[in-house]
Amino acid sequence: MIKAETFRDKKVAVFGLGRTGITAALSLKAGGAEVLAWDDNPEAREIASRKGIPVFDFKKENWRTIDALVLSPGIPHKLPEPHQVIALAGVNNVPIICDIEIFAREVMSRAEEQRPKIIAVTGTNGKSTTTALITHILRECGKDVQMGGNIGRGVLDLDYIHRGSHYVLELSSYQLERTENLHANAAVFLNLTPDHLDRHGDMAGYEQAKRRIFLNQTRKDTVVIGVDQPVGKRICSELKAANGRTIIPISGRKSLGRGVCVIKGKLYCTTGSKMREVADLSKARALDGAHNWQNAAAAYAAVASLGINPEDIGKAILGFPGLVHRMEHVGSIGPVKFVNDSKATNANATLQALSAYDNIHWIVGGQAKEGGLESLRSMFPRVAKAYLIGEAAPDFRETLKSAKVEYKISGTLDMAVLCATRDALSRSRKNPVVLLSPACASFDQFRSYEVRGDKFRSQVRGLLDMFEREKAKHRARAAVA
Ligand code: UMA
Repeated sequence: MIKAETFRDKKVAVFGLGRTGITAALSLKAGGAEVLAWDDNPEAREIASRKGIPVFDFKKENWRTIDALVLSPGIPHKLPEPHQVIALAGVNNVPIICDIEIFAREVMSRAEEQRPKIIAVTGTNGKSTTTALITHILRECGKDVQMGGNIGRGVLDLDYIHRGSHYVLELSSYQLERTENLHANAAVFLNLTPDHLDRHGDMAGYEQAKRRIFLNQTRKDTVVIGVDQPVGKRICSELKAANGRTIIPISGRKSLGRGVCVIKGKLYCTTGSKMREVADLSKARALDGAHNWQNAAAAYAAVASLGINPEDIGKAILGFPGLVHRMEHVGSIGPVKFVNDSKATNANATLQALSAYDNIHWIVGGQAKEGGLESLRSMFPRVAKAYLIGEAAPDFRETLKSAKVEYKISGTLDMAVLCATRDALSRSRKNPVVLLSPACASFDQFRSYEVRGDKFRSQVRGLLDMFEREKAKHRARAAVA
């Protein structure tokens, strides 16, 4: 764990005691701060108390004596409306920060030569895969590397900050909007499509939050930026005009005069007039689909900016094992492939999974996001049949009906898996895929997208085992006969 020593002898309120809050409170306490913690959920308070975190009712506190409020990323501080506790902090001019800001201050408190390298990744989609891929490459290349932020461990739960280490951080707009002092040696901005607009007001607010990933960068630093969309191109031009840091444009689909791109599955790096092939991504273990090509280009560019050998990076990319819940290949029954893409909580993420396969038995639904499935219409010819689950089912049915896509209202995930498996096995189309890619949040039926994906995986594994047992029985019977 990282000790938050920059808050020694300060009084710090920690609001929200989930993954972020618990680690932030423990880190602040270990660093010598006086911590007061709160969560609206009594169970979370109970867990915190058991870990030795002092719990206080914030409404009864004297806020004039508090030096900072550490807010969990999921708790809004402006829109749709601020929580009562945040209003109290506001009235008393208490700065509102997040765990990433505490981490950033810890790093900046060290002499420059003692600081670790920070590689920060943001974007609406692909940031988890890119973060994990960068981590994998660095590890394969023998570097001391840690991964956290919006993925896996909260950032303050990572190992102590030391020279020579590399911190690869996935950063959400929620985290970035409360971060001032982060200085990324390499900042990766993948893409930007509508998401979390309730929290940021509009696309301009969302972009503003995401662009904070570039804060404090100097001429020695690197920006890696996706230019497949107009917004990325515009930001790229604005940054080029702003100061002399190195800017590496990346594309998952078109050739670039300078930068890193993927054309027909081959990853190229262009510097000066030289374009060199770095890897053939069709041979990669877990980078299906054009969106993953952009992720691979981004990871390559970020790692290369740290001076690592291109051949070693190329080799490491091909061995990347992939992420759970993100186009995770769970197994196959005969010709039917089962893919868990539970992390696709919006239509844009689902678009990427749909574009990677044909003949899809698509499990979709949950708590709908604005726009529903409308932006996926061009992908509907790839869908053999859709299986609708959760709250969104009635609305999604209308979209699918109007596009003449075959569908079934399954209601629950279990039912959808059974029906999709039966249909995929009984129809004689080529390379069928049973794909859970919900384009929705999970909260109407599950605690998180992870729980939803775990349930899909365990049900599919159960079916695989059953299928294997049947096959073994069949073989035994055939041997006796
Ligand atoms: N809470 C209150 N009052 C409220 C609202 C929440 O007390 O009004 C409490 C809840 O009872 C709960 C805690 O706040 O105990 C939850 O805080 P949180 O939602 O910030 O969740 P954490 O467990 O701290 O997880 C957060 C990120 N969650 C969000 O941003 C919503 C995790 O990202 C991240 O992995 C984790 O910090 C570690 O850094 C998840 C996510 O969905 C993966 N992120 C969004 C995304 O990727 O789109 C941004």
